[in-house]
Amino acid sequence: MSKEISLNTTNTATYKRGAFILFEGCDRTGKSTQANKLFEYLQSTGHSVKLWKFPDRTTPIGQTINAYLTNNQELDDKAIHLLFSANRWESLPKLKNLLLGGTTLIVDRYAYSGVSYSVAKGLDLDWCRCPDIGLLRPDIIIFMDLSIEESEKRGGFGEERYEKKNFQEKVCKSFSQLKQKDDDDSLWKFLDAKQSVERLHEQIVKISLDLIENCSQLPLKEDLWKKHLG
Ligand code: DGP
Repeated sequence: MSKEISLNTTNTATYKRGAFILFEGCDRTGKSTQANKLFEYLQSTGHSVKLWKFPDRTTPIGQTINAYLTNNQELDDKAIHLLFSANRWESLPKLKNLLLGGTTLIVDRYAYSGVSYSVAKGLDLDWCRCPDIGLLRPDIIIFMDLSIEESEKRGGFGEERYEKKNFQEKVCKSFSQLKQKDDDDSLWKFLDAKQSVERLHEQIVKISLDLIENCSQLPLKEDLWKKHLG
């Protein structure tokens, strides 16, 4: 894999890493639309970029998750929580290599969804965070903020397990609980997802270009939620 090389002020070669841009939010808030648009924009302007979606339903673990989400398989709440987490861990080596090789990653859902959906079922937040501790930490979380009423207007929820109004309300609450506990305000970027697709896209492009520039010299952060360990 080719690495982007630049010279710093002392003329020694340094490697530029890619940025880890995460999209989070409840169902039907426009995450995938914006993630795709950002991917297309960055690719068309010559950036090395990759779009990654969790859960990754292509792996054997992902196929079990898919069977669960489509109501074809029942699983204990804690067991499925651990499988979602395992699905992220199995991608870690690939994601890490891409970032270190200078590729920016646009990730659609991650451990924050993992915790929020399980907390919405009644599981304990600190327990839910444990299996994801030590994963890569994103450089930014673009949170698509939309009321459940607005997301419902977007054609209603579908057939999958979690696509129900009262459950989505709980997921929204869990996300804010998680953000409050995270005590890292600079990480979260809440965007009003009621705005037009194009206005949101413009804001996201600006945020992303600044981030790509600013984090290129920083080390990768393989310490997700480590500081919350007691
Ligand atoms: P999506 O393909 O982004 O619509 O995600 C499918 C569904 O799975 C959606 O309702 C959100 C849920 N989901 C995504 N990641 C996780 C996770 O890590 N844990 C749980 N419990 N649910 C998740």
